[in-house]
Amino acid sequence: MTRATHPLALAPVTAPETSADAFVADFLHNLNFDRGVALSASSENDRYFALAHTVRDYLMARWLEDLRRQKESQAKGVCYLSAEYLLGRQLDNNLLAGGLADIAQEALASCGVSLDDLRQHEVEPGLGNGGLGRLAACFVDSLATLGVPSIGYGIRYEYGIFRQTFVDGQQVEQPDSWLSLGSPWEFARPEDAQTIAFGGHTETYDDEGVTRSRWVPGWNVQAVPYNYMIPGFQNGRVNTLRLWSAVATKAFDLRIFNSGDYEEAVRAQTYAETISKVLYPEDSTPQGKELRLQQQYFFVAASIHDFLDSMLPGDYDLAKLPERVIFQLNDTHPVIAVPEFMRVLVDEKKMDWDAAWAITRQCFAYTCHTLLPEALEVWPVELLGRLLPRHLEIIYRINEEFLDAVRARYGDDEMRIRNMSIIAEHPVRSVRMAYLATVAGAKVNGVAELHSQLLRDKVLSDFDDFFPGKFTNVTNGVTPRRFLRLANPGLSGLITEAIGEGWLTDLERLRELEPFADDAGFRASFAEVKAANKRRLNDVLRERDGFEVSDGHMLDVMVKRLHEYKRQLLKVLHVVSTYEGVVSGRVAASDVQPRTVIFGAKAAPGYTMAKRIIHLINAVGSVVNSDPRLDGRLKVIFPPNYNVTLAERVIPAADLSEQISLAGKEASGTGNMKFALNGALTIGTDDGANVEIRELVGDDHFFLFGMSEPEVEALSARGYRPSEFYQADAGLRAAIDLIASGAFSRGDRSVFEPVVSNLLYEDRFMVLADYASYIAAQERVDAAYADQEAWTRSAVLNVARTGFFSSDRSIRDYIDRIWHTPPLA
Ligand code: B1H
Repeated sequence: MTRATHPLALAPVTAPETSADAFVADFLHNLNFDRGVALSASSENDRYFALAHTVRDYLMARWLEDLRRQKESQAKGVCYLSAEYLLGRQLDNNLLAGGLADIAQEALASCGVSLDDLRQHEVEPGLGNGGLGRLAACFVDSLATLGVPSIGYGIRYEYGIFRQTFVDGQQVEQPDSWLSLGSPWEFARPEDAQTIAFGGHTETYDDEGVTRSRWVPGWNVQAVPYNYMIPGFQNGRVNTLRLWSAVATKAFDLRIFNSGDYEEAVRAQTYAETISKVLYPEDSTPQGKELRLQQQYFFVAASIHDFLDSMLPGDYDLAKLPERVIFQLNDTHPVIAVPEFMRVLVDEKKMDWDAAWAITRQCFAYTCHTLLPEALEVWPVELLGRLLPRHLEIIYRINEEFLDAVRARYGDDEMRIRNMSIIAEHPVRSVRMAYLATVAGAKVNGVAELHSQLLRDKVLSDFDDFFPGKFTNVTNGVTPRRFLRLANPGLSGLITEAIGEGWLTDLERLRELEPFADDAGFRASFAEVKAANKRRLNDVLRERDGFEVSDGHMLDVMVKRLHEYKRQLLKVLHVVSTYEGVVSGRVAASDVQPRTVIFGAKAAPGYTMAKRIIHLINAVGSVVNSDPRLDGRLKVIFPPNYNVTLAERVIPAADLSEQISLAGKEASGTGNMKFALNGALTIGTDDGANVEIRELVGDDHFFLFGMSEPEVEALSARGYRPSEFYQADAGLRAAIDLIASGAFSRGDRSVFEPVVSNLLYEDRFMVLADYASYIAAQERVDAAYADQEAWTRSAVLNVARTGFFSSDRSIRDYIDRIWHTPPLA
């Protein structure tokens, strides 16, 4: 192959000149030459694409430079492996990071184009379910901002998280065809495709006197990468997010030719493409579906090979890999990377097993995101062996050697061996992916202090004993660029005016705001920003769904996935009990603190109870909102399709943040951090990162309620009977009876009967046990809100004291505790 070259190509790629005129020229060029339209004939989509391409052009020089630098320096870097990246819209983030926002605004205005209209045009890539996927998106932002050599790997789902609609108050899912008009942010790289094999069998063979194993696969697909720019915040860095898309291989095409069976061949094509077709919409409860395992292996195998092929020099000494790379496993979804890596080293690179294992154990680290037993992923041996026969052999060998070491340490303690085995025997023989990750990982971390402690003490305690020092904590964080600067320009302006700009990359500096909490002028401005954010939300909701948030209402917000452990039902019971108090005449409407309760939540399509709860929230809302006896003082609104874009409008407007999971169930939460940073006060249990939020903001500025985790355990051990709580509390009884009576289902008692009887006779997440404490805490909220000066003071202190929750800090913790990548450039 001749090497393409030209003197001009030796000069670095340069960005267009940074001025509004240059921006206009580039924008028009892209419109004309890329979209093939004149400005006067262009559609909004054309203009949006041309704008996005212009922003890309400004970032391109830095990107190419970073790609070159990361390859040439050979410094240790991070490969973040995640099945989900919940990115949200890209345009504003990239304008901000590139320092282009003002120029773009001015340039477009001079063309008679509104930046605001174009920004609304972007369809957000919803390639994640909830917190776990959004965390990955915050992390790639922080990695770029800190200048850490890194690449994010994942899946380019053709359909992201479903679009939620309500029909008669019930969730109906619509496909999210986010790519139907194309995405201007991606760069397809079919030249860098990898072939990913599946199925077949294994065999042994003689390799110059050594007996080796090899995999003879049955079929394969192509993994085509799409690159996305991840610009650091105004630091000249641009990292890469590489998402894989599945297409049929040439072998498939050849079959078309040879077999003459055209239809069958096309079916095969479709089959291959199914792999990256759709994101599984389960949050927390993975289903053991074959296609899901295909997705997981597909993207991690492609990523590992991509890294080895493209980032290492040809003669690389693989023993040095731990000095070059760490693969961070975002939950168990990418854990099949471990046996794949072993297979590459042992079968393909012909390394001896022990040497390969020594390398592997240093090249992976595992982040666990859950404590719920049903969320710990397991794969039936039958399925794994059919799809990845060689990987199953490798897993067996890893397990055998691990259990030998356990025996050597503890003797033949069969109970312990069974409990620690990577292979579970019941109910069907399966591979426990969290155990595999724990055995292979150099480090294992939880995502908040309490969660990490419970992992060590409960879920993985035998492993903590066996591997001292392996377990650590990295408390989650969120990017202040998206969730403060972009989502809340009013508050950002106020902060910058008070303490300067440094907080954007050093969020602990928000501490400098503390004295302003006692400054009446500052509080007045702060309250005005909150009021303006509510008006802005009102505009969005009116336009989007026809909802109105009433003036002067406290905005009480619960937005997160619908899951029983998160206890949206507890919030519903609070609403119903307030309503019941007024309609029964026990409470005067005029004594009700005016509130608008906003819910946002998607339920996994197969999670029946979660869907019933959504139905109940909508039903309660429609009755409460239209009952004149409440005098408009209580409203419940539930905009459908809560997503990153809506979060960016809702969170800055909120007064009260609902973080009410049963203690010990929410690993961390990250919404809780976003609310506090935007000046909402939290009503919450001692769970996940709430614990750390409360420690930082102080008990006087946080509404704590409910049992602690040890109290939950104790109640469980005594035997929890929810009906006892129902019998003992007249207010609770009245609220539940009202739901049971059919008051929210036009008199039909059967509609919510399953919800009611589940609460009364099972209530796995102890809603009834925490009810009284929750209601009491809500009364404290009402009293506190009545003193607006004091409330605003608390809100300012929440902002000032939660700088710890920047994802920049999380990434620094990963570097210090896990990755040990060299000092930041
Ligand atoms: C979290 C998940 C999750 N934990 C399985 N686990 C999934 C599990 O597709 N699946 O099968 C998808 C997601 N997500 C969340 O992670 C925790 O519940 C939150 O508490 C935490 O804040 C977040 C980020 O660490």
